[in-house]
This record gives sequence, structure tokens and C-alpha cells, in this order.
Amino acid sequence: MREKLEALQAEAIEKVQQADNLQALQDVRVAYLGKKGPITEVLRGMGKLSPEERPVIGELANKVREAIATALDNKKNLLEEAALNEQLQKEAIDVTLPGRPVKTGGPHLLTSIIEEVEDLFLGMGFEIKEGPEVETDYFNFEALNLPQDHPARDMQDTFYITDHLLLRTQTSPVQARTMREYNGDKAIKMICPGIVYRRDSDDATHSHQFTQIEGLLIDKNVRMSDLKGVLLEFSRKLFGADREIRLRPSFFPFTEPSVEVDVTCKVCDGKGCNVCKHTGWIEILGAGMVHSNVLRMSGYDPEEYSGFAFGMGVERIAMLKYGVDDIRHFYTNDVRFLSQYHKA
Ligand code: 2U9
Repeated sequence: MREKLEALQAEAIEKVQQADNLQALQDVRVAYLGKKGPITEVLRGMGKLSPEERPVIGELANKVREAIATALDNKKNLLEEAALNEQLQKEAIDVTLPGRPVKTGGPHLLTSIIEEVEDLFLGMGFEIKEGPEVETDYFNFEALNLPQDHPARDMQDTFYITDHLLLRTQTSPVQARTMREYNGDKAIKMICPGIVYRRDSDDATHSHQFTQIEGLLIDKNVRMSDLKGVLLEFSRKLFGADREIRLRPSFFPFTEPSVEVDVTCKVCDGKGCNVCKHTGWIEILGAGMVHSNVLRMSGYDPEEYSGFAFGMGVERIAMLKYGVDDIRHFYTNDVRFLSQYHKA
């Protein structure tokens, strides 16, 4: 019996050494230490041994079982470690390789211009206000001195939703609402950026939807010279410190007097070129002193208060500043166009 157990131990350890994967090792464990294995069989047959032999053989059988179990555990650890090392090697990352470039987005050019203009006016003490894109006929037209029969109210020019609701054609209603809110007895310094809608046929310079920034300043003793000072500051910050502006007489129902504002052409420095149609000047916005009817209608006494207002198309400003030749580029979202204006 002793020889048999010793031979079993040697045989099992030999098989353990030969096992080259975890499954083969498990098979060895089942074969030698399992319920139907030879060691169990020896232990079961102990009853047939003499009382003197029984403890000796019992002790030996336990030692053999422990020796096989230890060999199995050691080999299992070795195989697991080898498998782990192999996996680590397979999944190793070469940290010296250059990374794959990540495509990053950035603000849309129109958003960047709006933010630039906002920063500039915040610096001059203006606040930024927003209002609804679906407006009432009253705030979009009536409060701005465009009475019932005014041609700008034509169905041909405006997207009407009902008889009294429409898509705003300008951001001016935001200012009319603010004047109401301030009750006619408080100074106002505001700009309002936002989208406006007009029934236009889209082409290189027209769009049925575009972006405006308007401004309004109301206080006591506001003059045309204040308007010119603010617009000169604005033009120089946006187009260059060496720019000049000029005001040409114009007409808007909501301002009197009204002006169109030109800035000296940056391409030819005012000498005349294709961009400025050989005039040396480029029109950038409209402006004027707030009409007394507009002041009165929104609760401000024109004897006490005066103000100026201005309005610009953001797409037009962007087109002039960056030489963009078609307004539709702003809306078709071609990254080849848009990415040119992402700051690094
Ligand atoms: C109130 C009073 C006056 C806003 C003004 C303009 C002149 C103007 C155009 C520029 C190009 C519109 O986008 S555009 O087509 N705007 O020329 N806008 S003054 O005047 C106001 C606004 C609100 C209460």
C-alpha cells in the first residue's frame, strides 16, 4: 500500500508538471483527488487494513493528498501568472506613439461676432436684453411708429401667424418692451441680439431669416454727438483702431433724424477699391435719434427724455469683416467654411 501511494504521488506530480493550461490542471485534480480518484479509493479501503497499519497508511495517504494538492496549487498560480503576463503584453500600449487628433468644434462665426459686440457694449455700460421671436403686431410695428397702413406691414414682407401675431421683422420690439418695463422714468442703455424674419427670396445677400443687433440709449440730454461717439468706438473696436465713420441722412419710421453709417474701407484704406465700389466707404448700420412718437407711445416724455438707437445685420458685419461673399454660407453648416473661423 505504501509503495502504491508513493507511486501515485510521483505519477500525479509528473502529470501536474506536464499540464500546460488551467483546464489540463483541473483534469489532473479531478483524476487524482476527485471522489472517484485513487487516493479516495485507498482511504475507503482502510477498513480492510490491520489496526497497526491503519494509522500509518492513513497518515501517508493524507500526506500524499496534501503533496498533490500543493503541487496543483503551485502550478495553478504559475499558469495564472503566465496567462496574466501574456494578456498584459498583448494589451500593452505604446505611450510613445503620437495620439490620434481629436476634432474639436467651436463657436459659429455669427456667435463669435455677437459675443464680440456684446463684450464691447458691456464695456461701455450697456446691458443685454432678449425678447420673443413670435411678437405681437403692436410691439413689432405700432409701438415703433409704423401705423396700420404702413407699407412695411405688408403681408408680402412679414410672416404673419394670425392677424395680430407674427415672426418679428426686427429686434426693436425688445426695446419697446424694455421702455414699457422701465415705466418712462428710468434711463436705458441696452443692446438686443437676436434672429429676425422677413419674407424675402434667399440669394447671396438676402435671407428670410437673419441675425440683428440693435441698441438703444435713452436718458436726459442725449444728443446726436453721443450716438456718433458710441458708433465710432464700436466701429474702431470691430474693424480697426484707424477707422473713420461718416453719417449720411436716411429715413426710418422709428428715428428722426435717421442716418446710415459708413466706415472707411479696410481693404483700400479709404482710397477706393472693388470691395467699397470705389467710394472708400462701406455701409455698416442704420441709426438715429428715437422718434418722439416712439418715446411717447412707450411712456417716455420727449420733453424730458431723448435717445438714440441703431441696428445692424450681424451676417453683413461678418461678411464685411471676413470677406464672405454669400450669406447662405452661414446657414448651410459646411465645416470647411465654419472651421476657418475657429480660434486656435
Ligand atoms: C426703438 C426705437 C428705435 C432701431 C434702428 C436701424 C436704425 C436700422 C437696419 C440695419 C440693417 C435693420 O438689419 S437691418 O436690415 N436697422 O437701420 N434700426 S435705428 O431703432 C429703434 C429701435 C427700437 C424703440
